[in-house]
Amino acid sequence: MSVAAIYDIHGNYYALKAVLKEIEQYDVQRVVIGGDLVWGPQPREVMDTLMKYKDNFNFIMGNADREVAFSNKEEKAQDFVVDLNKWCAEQLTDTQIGFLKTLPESYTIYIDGFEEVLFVHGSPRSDTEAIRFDTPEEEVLEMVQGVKENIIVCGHTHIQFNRFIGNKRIINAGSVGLQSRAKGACWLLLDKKAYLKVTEYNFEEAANSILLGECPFKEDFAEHILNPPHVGP
Ligand SMILES: [Mn+2]
Repeated sequence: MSVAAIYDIHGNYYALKAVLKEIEQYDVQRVVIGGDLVWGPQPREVMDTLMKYKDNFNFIMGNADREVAFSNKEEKAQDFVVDLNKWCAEQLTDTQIGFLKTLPESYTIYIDGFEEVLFVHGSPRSDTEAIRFDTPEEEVLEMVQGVKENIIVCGHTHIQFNRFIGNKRIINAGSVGLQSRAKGACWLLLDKKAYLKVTEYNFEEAANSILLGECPFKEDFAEHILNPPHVGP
C-alpha cells in the first residue's frame, strides 16, 4: 500500500491541482489530507475540489481549519489572521464549514514497509505545536512521549524533513500551498520508502489568478508563491 500525505494546502488551488494530478502517476491507495486546507487566497476553489474526495481521502484537522470553521462573524478584525479567518469562512458553504468542524485530530494506518503510521497536523499533543527541522531533539521527544506509533507524519511548519530521534521517525510533509524554501508544492509519498516530493506548477498563472480574486492580502500570497521565503540555514 502506498500513501500520499498532502498537508497545508492553505487555499492554493493551483498547487492542489498540480499535486492531485501528480499523484495519479503513482499507485496511491490512500490520500491523507493533513489539515490547514482553506486558510489562504482561494478557499472556495480548494474546498469545492476536496469535497469531491470526501469519502475517499482521509482528512485531519489543522489549527487553521478550526479557526476558520469556528470563526466569529461578529468579531472585529484585529489582525491579519482573524481578518482572513472571517473572509475564508464567508467564502465557504454551510456544508463545507460543517465538514471542517467534524475533522478528527489524527489518523493512523498500517503501511507496508513502515508499520503503524500516525498522522497529525502539528505535534501529537497539539495542532498548533511546531516540530521544525531544527527543533532540539529533547523538545521533540517530549512532544511524542507516550505515542505508541514509531512513525509520525506532521506538517504545520511548512518545511519538509525526515528525522530519526530516539526510536521515533518523524517526517514533515511540508506545505502544498504556502511552502518556505522549496519552489513548488511540497508533499510526501510513502511507498516502501519515504519520498519528500516537490511538484512544480505554473507559479505565474497561480499568482495571477490569486490577484484577480478578492482575498485580503492577496498580493502577499501571490508574492509568497513567486518568491518563497528562505527560512533557516
Ligand atoms: Mn497549521
